[in-house]
Amino acid sequence: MPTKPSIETIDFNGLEALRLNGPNGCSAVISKLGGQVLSWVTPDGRERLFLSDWAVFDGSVAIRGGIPVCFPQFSDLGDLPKHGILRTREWTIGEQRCGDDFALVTMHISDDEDTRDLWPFPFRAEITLMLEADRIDVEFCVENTGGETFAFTGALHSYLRLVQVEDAALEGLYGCDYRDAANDNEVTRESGTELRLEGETDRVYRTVKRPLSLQAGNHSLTIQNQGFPDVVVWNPWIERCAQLADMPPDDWRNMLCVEAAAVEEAISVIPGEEWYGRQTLVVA
Ligand code: TA6
Repeated sequence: MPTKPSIETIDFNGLEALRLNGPNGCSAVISKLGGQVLSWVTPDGRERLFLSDWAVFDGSVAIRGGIPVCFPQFSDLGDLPKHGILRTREWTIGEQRCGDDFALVTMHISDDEDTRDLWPFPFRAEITLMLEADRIDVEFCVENTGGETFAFTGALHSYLRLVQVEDAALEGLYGCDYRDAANDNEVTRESGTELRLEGETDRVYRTVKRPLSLQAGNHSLTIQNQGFPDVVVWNPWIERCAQLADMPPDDWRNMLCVEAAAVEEAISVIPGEEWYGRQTLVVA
């Protein structure tokens, strides 16, 4: 008898989190800290998201791994803390719903005095995580609850788990221009049908319209982004990984960030309006 999808509250390394148990033994975990997805296990028992063994879970820094939510600033492209203000804040649990073949939760967060000290705009942000047998769907919604238009950059900064990044090939970026943050921000047009990593990689691919396909060893993943115009591909490789206090020196090999992002042009949201963006990861 297949078990029915369910949702339970769990302690995850000292964090309050929800575990979604989906059809055919798949599962996912999302923590209140950061509204961050931290685990996704597919029916074959494989963990699909990278989470550093040295990740810090006390909120003093962002959790290294899973799917951090970057908002309202991507990276250090402005005066705010790197990747914005939501990664180290506590989110609130919203809806929890299960059907025969899915489990879904939402978490939300709004501005408060602390966020307005850093970024003056009233907002409400929501993450929806939906788990099905072969996929997760992560939707980010931001509502302008104030009286002035604001503009933001951001990302769903997904850390995908790999056995060996050198074996990975990412398809779907051919013909897109990218800004290479690991190479003086030079802008280049992608000329390869598949991207294979051979060193530190930190690229913002602009206006990517096609779904991406990641082939890695004997497994493959389709990555579909909606709403977010750009795709960021990041791997710190050996030297930069060694500089990261919350990542074991060899772990660069076991991860690749393929992010749904809005970086090159800020997105404006007028008062009372909402903006949605989504990343869907599907196992093939
Ligand atoms: O998305 C790529 C990036 O902006 C890289 O430049 C790299 O620094 C990474 O994010 C991780 O940032 P973090 O603040 O989590 O160390």
